[in-house]
Amino acid sequence: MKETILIIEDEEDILALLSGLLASENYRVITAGNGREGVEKFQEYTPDLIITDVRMPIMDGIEVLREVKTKESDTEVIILTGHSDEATAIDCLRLGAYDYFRKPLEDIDVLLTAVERVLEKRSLELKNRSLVKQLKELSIKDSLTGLYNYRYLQSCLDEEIDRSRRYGHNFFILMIDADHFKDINDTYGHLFGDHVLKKLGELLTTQLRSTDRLFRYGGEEFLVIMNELDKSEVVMIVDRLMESIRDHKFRYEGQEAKITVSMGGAFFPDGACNKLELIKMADQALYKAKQGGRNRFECCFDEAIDVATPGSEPLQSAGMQKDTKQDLPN
Ligand code: GH3
Ligand code: MG
Ligand code: MG
Ligand code: MG
Repeated sequence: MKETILIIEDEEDILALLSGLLASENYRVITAGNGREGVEKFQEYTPDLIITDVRMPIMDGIEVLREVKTKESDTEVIILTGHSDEATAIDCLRLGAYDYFRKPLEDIDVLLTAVERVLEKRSLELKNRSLVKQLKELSIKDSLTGLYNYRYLQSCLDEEIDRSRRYGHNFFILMIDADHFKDINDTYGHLFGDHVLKKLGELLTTQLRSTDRLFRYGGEEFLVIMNELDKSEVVMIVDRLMESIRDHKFRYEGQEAKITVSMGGAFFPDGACNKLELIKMADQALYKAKQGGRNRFECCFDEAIDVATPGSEPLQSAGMQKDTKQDLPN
C-alpha cells in the first residue's frame, strides 16, 4: 500500500471515480462528502495528500485548506474547482495548495501525474528534514559516549547564564574527572578505557535527575549542568554519584576494574560573573580535589554549610571538602 489520500467531494460520481482510480494505483484512499467530515478524517488519518472540492455544503474546501495549513501538518492539498472558480483556485495556491484542477476532469492522467509528483516532493522534503535533524543531533553529541559534547556545552552555558541573569536563579556545574585514567589505559588497554568512559557516562546518567544535563567535557572529563537545586541537594547528589562509581565493576572482554573520580563544583552566579570564571572556579575546585588525594569533591561555596549525609563522613564546611576512602583501580 502506498501513501494515504483523503478525497473530499460532495458529488458522488466524482468521488467514486477518483477513489476507484487512486485505489487501483494502490493508494490507501479515505473519502468524505463535505468539508467538516473531511477535517475530521484529516485529524483521524493524517493523510499524505488531500484532494478537495471547493464548493461543498457545511464546510467548503477553502476552510479545509486553511485548517490543514494552520495545523502545520505535512499534508499536501490539491484543489478541485468548477469553471467559474479560477480566482478562488489562485487564492488556494496562495494559501498553500500544491495545485488545482478544473472540473469536469478531462484528462485524468494529468491529475494522476500531479498526485505522484506532489507525493514525491513531500517524501523528499520529509527525508531532508529528518537528515537535517540527524545532522543537528550528531553535531551536538559525542560519538564515544553519546553524551552532549563540549561545543554544545558552550551554548548551553551561554543560555543558562542568560536565563540566570534575567530571572535571578542559580545553577550549578559539576566537573567530573576520572582518577589515574592513564593507568587504566596502560593496564587494561585503550579499548577497555573507552568502554569505561562509555559506561561511566551511562552510570552518571542513571544517577542524575532527568532535568540535569550531562556533557563529555573532554577525554576522561565530564560536566553536569544542574538547575533548581540548593547546596544541601548538591551534597546528596554528589554523594550518590561518588558511591555508584566507586561501587561499580567495569567489565569488558574478560577484564574487570574499579575506578574513582574527583569532582569540582561551582554555582552561578556565586563568585563568577561570566562563563569563563564559572568554569575556572569548577576547574580550581577539581584541581583542589586532585591535590587533596583524589576520589573526593570540592566546591566553591560562598557560605559555609555543614551537612552530614547518611553513611558518610560529615562534609566540612570550609571549602566543602569531603574525605572519602581511596579506592584505587585494581
Ligand atoms: P588524574 O587523576 O590526575 O586525572 O590522572 P589521569 O591519568 O586521569 O590524567 P591525565 O590527564 O594524566 O591522563 C588522562 C588520560 O585519559 C590519558 C588519556 O589517554 C586518557 N583518555 C582521554 N580520552 C580518552 C578516550 O577517549 N579513551 C581512552 N581510552 N582514554 C582516554
Ligand atoms: Mg462541490
Ligand atoms: Mg583530565
Ligand atoms: Mg583524570
